[in-house]
Amino acid sequence: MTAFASKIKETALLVEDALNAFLSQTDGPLGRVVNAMRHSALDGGKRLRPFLVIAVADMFEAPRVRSVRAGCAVEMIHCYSLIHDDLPAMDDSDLRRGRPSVHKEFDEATAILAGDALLTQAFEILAESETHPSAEVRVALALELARASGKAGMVGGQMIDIYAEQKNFDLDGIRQLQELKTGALIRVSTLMGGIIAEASEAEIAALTAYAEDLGLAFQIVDDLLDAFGDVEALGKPVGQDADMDKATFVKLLGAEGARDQAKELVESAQARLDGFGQRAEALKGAATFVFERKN
Ligand code: GRG
Repeated sequence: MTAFASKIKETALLVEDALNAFLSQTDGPLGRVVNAMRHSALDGGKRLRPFLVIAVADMFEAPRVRSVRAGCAVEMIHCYSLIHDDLPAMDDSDLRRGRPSVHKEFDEATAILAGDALLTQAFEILAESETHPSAEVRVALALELARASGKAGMVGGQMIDIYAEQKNFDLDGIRQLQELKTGALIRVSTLMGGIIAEASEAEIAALTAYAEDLGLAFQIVDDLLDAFGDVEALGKPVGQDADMDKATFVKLLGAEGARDQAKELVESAQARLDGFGQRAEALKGAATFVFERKN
């Protein structure tokens, strides 16, 4: 295992322990929605977004208990988006992280509610004093996560994406859509790490520039995996973009062009962190990981 692989695994285990505690099982109808939330949030996933929160906070030696909690909040938003994205009304996917998607394992009503409950619990976690002793910091975390997740972020990107299936987006259009749909959560993950650690404005600007390059690289690799990836390794269907004749980076740049662009973005992301010296090794490793990932 590479040094980066063991680092992301170590933080993923911390996040999974915390998620397990946040989503403790109960009986009765409430137990059903909790089980659906657990189906989505436990057992699987790279945990890239919480990794970014934790790795940034670690650079400033902020207490792990705070960054793990904030990381769980971002991961819950991510999981909610995947549950809702898999629903028949959206991508209609039966498979997620190598297992039945939530509406397949449970039913559509339960999947909608499990997504809603993950979304709301994310903000509950951020509002709790264990996340940070300063109420001002907690409000800043909630504000940024709300902005990144809502209509000016992920939800807005998803709405545009649904229409991109019909429209012929150019490269700039695709970039703008992806900055919202996928980029916003990646960007806010590093931002939240910086907020928790009370990093300076200049430090946060460098981290944000890194995350913006990383988010775009992540999406380009996602398009490449959808076009050329392996269902088993990915744990979700492939070829969906081409089936829907969707405008993607691969369609507009070609496979080689898309790969070159992703590599350039990863290198640019890493260069943004040069001012942090050795402290940024984990984040630089995350950029390489995003480029090389197979799922
Ligand atoms: C339904 C509000 C709403 C939003 C959906 C993010 C999203 C918006 C949909 C997911 C569809 C998708 C496959 C987007 C491409 C990028 C992406 C978010 C991939 C999945 O993220 P990973 O690879 O997943 O980090 P794991 O399983 O590792 O957590």
